[in-house]
Amino acid sequence: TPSAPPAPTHPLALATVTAPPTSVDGFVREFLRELNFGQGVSLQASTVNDQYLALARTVRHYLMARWSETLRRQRETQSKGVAYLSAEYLLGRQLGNALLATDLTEIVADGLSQCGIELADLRAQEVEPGLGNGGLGRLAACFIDSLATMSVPCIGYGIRYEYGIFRQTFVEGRQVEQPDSWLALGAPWEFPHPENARRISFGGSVADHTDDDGVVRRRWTPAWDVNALPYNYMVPGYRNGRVNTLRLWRAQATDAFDLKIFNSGDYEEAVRAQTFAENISKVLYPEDSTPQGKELRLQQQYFFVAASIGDFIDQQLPEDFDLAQLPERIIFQLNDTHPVIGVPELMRVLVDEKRLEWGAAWEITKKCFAYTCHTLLPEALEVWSVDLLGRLLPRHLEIIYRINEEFLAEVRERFGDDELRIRRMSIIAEHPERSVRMAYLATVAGAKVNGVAELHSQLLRDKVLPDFHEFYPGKFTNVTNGITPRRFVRLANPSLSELITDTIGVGWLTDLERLRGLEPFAEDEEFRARFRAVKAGNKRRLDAVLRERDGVGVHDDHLLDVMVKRLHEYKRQSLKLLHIVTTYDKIVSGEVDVADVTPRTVIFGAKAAPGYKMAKEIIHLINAVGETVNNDPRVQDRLKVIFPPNYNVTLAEKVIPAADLSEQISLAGKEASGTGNMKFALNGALTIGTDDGANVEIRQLVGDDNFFLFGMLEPEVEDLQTRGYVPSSFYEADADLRRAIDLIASGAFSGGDRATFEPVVSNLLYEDRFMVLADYAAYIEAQAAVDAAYADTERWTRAAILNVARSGFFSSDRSMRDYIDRIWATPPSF
Ligand code: GPU
Repeated sequence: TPSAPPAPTHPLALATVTAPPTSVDGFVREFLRELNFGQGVSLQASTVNDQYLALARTVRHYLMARWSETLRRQRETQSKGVAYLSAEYLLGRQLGNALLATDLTEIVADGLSQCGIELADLRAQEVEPGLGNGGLGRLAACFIDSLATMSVPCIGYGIRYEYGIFRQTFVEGRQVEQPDSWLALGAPWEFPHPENARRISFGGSVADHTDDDGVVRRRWTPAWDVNALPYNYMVPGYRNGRVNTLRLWRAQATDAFDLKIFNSGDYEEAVRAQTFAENISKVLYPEDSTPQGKELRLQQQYFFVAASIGDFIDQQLPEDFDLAQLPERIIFQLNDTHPVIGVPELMRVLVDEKRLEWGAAWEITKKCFAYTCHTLLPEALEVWSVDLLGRLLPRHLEIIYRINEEFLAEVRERFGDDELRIRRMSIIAEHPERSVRMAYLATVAGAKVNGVAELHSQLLRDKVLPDFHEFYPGKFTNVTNGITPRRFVRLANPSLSELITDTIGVGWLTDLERLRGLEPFAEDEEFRARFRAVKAGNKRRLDAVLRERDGVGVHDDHLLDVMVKRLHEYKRQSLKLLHIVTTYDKIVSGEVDVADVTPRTVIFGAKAAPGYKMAKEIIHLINAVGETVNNDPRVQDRLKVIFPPNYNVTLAEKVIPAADLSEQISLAGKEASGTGNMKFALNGALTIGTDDGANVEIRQLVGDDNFFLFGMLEPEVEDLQTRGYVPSSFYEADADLRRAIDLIASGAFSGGDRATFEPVVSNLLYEDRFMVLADYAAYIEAQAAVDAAYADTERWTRAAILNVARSGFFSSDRSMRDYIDRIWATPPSF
């Protein structure tokens, strides 16, 4: 028998992890050590990438002691925490945030400069991990930042995609996608833990089996499996000594695959099998709000959720943990329906592996999950065909059937044999094919169901899940989204942050309602001048970024009008485009004197899902209109349209602080919340927006005078839909609209070719699902009000200041407090 290893005796071995000294010398020593011994280069021979990697690792060292202390205390206290399950985390660059959290920015900048290095150059070297599509993925990143800052125990679980969201390029104005190889130059922020790998099984069959305790149970015999390797990332709280964990899973072939290489002699087949396994975490699906129902996608979902639940139970809980207590220890928050397969997975683990009674397991499961819905679009509600689910996860399908049976029995008990109701509420849809409605499964299993803004939660209750609301009235709640002020104010807008701190002192960054203290300064002329100087500086900074990035600039005397978000018909980029075309038309037709046009630069940023044809046509049209308008001498540079490709978190951090006007113009009732809208308001842009999503709450808070509201309200939209919407009637009735559409149709933006934009034009005229034409007149009128307001500089500045002062509510710290109070019951820990 092997003897026990000796206990440590060396004094250094007895100590816990220690951080390097917080001084310029301490930093430089650590940095050079990383450069020399980590990267294996001298300072003199090092490249910018060497320096960036060494710096990232050095900054990690400063966080390490806090991380290991957080983990140690969590193991000790076992206090209740959140497991955030999300298929997407749109993190943005890490370096700046880590420096901010540790308060090392100045020391590092100083130390690096003494090494002949500019910190800014190293920050620019970082490739952001784009492991998400848009709002949903960025929200997850904001939430884990806030939880760490509020000292709430949280593990974020997700997928380590080898390729994140595609890099967008334009070729002759059309979107062309390039792979995002974000790992190519090194991944200094991640910690692989292959020793915690988990085996995840798929396929096969289920049969009765008599276990060693004499009980007959269902037994799943899978057909194949893959390994899930965890990679940990630090999630530092803002200067509070806490570092939470984000754990992302990577798929790897199991030994079974390797063995094939040996045994079969069929080398090519063996390698093909490996590729098959590794494909599971190869690439982020670039569809946003439109599930594609592809098998690989379901594999991804089950892969990360099964790995995460298994990891939590086996690795995070003490060995003797009583699973009946699980709801007192963890809440699994489902970020939309992507992780909902976790519900039958937890049941499978509890019943099949841990041998709990079904009823006891269901009592636990019902308390361990909560579900956030992020949409209202019916086509965005995920369903999986029973055929596919049964092939890939046969045991899970059985479990879903049983959950549904028992649920429908409860419905019958309450409402009698109301077959229409039963059919409406069944987790299993029968048409057009038998399939599992994942949102219904989440609603039945979740302790709580929440929407992401007041209006959205109300519509969710009344329009999307009314039967469920009637059945479970207490289950539904709202948590309005939020954004982290650390990244989107402090890091993105350092000069505004400095002005705020100068004016109301420190503390606002973790207590954003304190921005209210700025309100009186809206009346202070000197403050307004400083506020304008901040905006002007941000415009110059953006100008420099865009010149370097794309070779285009922004005039600092222009109103900067920004629409950045995914390209989606419901968001109505085409409405913004019609405004541009109308302005252009009025200039070139001589209807208005160009000297009377408020100088504007419109910035678009938008990726289209690669398979979304109409969205790609609209991108092409934006680029074509920009090309024409920007080069027409009659415009005299008073209207500019720029569309930098590859809008991402990094670019958002430069664009948003420079904006004057924020475009939030979705058709009322279609945007669940929006979060870009909050970022703009907090950076002193005024919103032109519909009564949709969180716009409603922004307007209520900042006041009608400081917000340009336009367009139909949700009930009016509903009403027009029922009466029958005929877009061409709006075209016929409005001469300006007719001219704008005719101009596009005439080929004015496509070298005279009428065919190029015919699909966009006829879609607007004959379909227009999102009622662009119906809101056109109101939008043009609201834009005229914008021009008038912008002409009064002092008034505009007052309104911009009040937007900042009154938007503290939109901190994701507040969202997290609401989740804790209404859903999680996870108090701050230490
Ligand atoms: N959202 Br569903 C996404 O970004 N992707 C999705 O697949 C779905 C929703 C967005 C909503 O469109 C947006 O309104 C919301 O602010 C955001 O999620 C976060 O809740």
